[in-house]
Amino acid sequence: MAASQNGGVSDPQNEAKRLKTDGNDAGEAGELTAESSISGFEVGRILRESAREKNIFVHGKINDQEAVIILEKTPITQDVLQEMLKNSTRMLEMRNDIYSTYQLRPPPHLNGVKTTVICPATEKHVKKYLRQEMFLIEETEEDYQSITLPYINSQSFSLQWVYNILEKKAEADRIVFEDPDPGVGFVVLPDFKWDQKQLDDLYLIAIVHRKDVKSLRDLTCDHLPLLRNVREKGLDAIMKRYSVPASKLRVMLHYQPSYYHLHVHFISLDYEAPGCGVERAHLLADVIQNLQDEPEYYRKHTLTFPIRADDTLLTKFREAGRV
Ligand code: GTA
Repeated sequence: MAASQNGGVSDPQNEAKRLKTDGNDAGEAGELTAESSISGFEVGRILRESAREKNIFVHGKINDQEAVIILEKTPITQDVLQEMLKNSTRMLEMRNDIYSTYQLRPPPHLNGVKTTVICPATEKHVKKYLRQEMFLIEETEEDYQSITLPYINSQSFSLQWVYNILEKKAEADRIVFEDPDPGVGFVVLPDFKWDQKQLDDLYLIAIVHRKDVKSLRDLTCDHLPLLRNVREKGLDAIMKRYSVPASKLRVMLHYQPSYYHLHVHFISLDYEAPGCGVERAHLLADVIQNLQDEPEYYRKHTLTFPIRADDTLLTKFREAGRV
């Protein structure tokens, strides 16, 4: 797939394959058809909505199963502009001197709404998407061992979707690059937040093959070959596929992540993605540098992270008198 001159991303063959996979909702892993999951969604509670971001997160039910649906209006790109202006029906709203406003109704194929369905959704998913007050936690090495680690071992999001990717049971046709080495290898593919229609909000993830690294906290100098490999080959693969250079990419890890299997986010510098703030993002280049300087940096240092008001981990820190 190549980046088109106008910044769009196109490859009709891959696109067709992708739509087919998406039509089956979750591939191997999913039991729902697109028909039953979307049209059968019973709206419950609005978890969050943003007029500026033009998205809405909704908790509801599909066939009596708990579900979360995320709807997001997609950006208007240069490659569809002419067709949109030419082929939309128009309704004049007002005219005043040199000023006028209209409602355009574009043809359906230019009017997509990116839709993400999570079903069955757990209570943790619902909490994750609910807009809430945030707090900062300063987690020492001891806090991690006595509070955070037992908590994440007892109740983290399932990693099934990660294993499906690594085992090619889902999203196999979306893989952009793979290094199959069991020690330093990884898979790069579009993050499910990116619809791949434009490069402005490019977002890919690299998921490592080894399963014994939960997060940044586990990293030591022994992981430097893995981290350098992800950075070098990941950047190279993105340059080859999308013509986006390293200088236009924010390559980072989250602490805490939502999913405790080591992965790295590759995000367009022009896109202010959720989780890019200093309180949660750690640039991979800085992580490598810190581990070169101090082999146990992430094991030993106090790490700060944001947490939602109703996260049980916050309760655990409060119970331990640490917040
Ligand atoms: N390709 O099945 C998947 C998949 N899943 C389940 C998660 N990811 C996946 N990618 C593929 N296939 O970037 C991606 C996530 C995320 C990464 C995990 O894996 O999109 P993380 O462990 O650091 O967790 O990264 P993180 O960042 O908390 O997860 P996430 O989901 O990005 O949530 C952060 C915030 O982003 C949310 O609170 C919400 O505000 C926002 N957000 C999440 N999903 C969407 C969405 N679909 N549309 C708009 N905003 C969203």
